[in-house]
Amino acid sequence: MTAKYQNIRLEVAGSVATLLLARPERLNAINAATHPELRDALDRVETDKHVRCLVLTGEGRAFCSGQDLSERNIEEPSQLDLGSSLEKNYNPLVLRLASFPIPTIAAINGPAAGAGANIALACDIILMARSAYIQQAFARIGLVPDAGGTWFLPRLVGLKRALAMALFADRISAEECERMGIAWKIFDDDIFASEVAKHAAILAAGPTLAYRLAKKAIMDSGANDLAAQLDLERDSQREAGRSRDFLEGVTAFIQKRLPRFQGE
Ligand code: LHQ
Repeated sequence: MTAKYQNIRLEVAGSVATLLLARPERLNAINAATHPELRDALDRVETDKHVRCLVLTGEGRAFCSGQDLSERNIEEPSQLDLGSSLEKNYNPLVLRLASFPIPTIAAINGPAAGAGANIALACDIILMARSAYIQQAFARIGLVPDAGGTWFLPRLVGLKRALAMALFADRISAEECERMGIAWKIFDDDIFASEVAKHAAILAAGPTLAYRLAKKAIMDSGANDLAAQLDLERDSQREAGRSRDFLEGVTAFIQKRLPRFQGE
């Protein structure tokens, strides 16, 4: 299934959905028209019960250059309300990605700047092409990291590195991202697409329900003390233990074969 949009592309092949930001001449900058398309595409993915992994990536040489800077009239800054764009579009997108019910992979194929970098941080797994980089580009244009950057980065890399990334706004190479734990793995450019496909296939064949519970528990951990987190794990395991996939997993283990998870 391939859905038609102006600024993105959605391709569903088997149980993997690939959502591409598709304005390559602007390095996939996100304009106002992109947001409703993203919402629609995520709705489609979420309601298609056959889809068990979402890959977010970019068309052409970039992942995403963030907000489309050519779209705003900044002649009269006092009239500008960038906060409303965040409230209406970016913040719901980040929250939705961070709690998406199936595993998400940000496949960073090239530059990921500004909000483009931080949308990737909201995905579960980050894979990067060796030539790719992320950049908290905001300070270069007199802005503050947004789209979750000030929440994800200190948790991922520590306060001081997050501050340096925000203040210097340098490009951070894929190698650095892997070293700091932002990227799970990096791959040479020529094998990047096939490695992304392999990783997506693994997740799409996994225990989707258990994945969803694990994601929620890990995301919730920041606000919980140990006792509350242990309670959450108890409740999550109770639910996972009643799933068909647990039965299949244990049966496969005993029969010394690979499990065939159905995602429920
Ligand atoms: C672009 C863009 C772009 C338009 C490249 N817009 N055209 C802000 C406000 C409101 C609310 C929500 O939140 C935000 C958050 C943000 O995301 S603010 C941060 C926005 N992003 C940036 O500041 C990054 C801007 N882009 C760049 O710094 C560079 O393009 C990077 C470092 C990404 C890539 O550099 P190069 O590889 O040298 O490519 P380039 O600069 O030559 O770009 C290629 C074309 O894409 C070029 O157009 P042209 O017509 O000259 O070929 C750029 O103007 C265009 N482009 N980013 N965000």
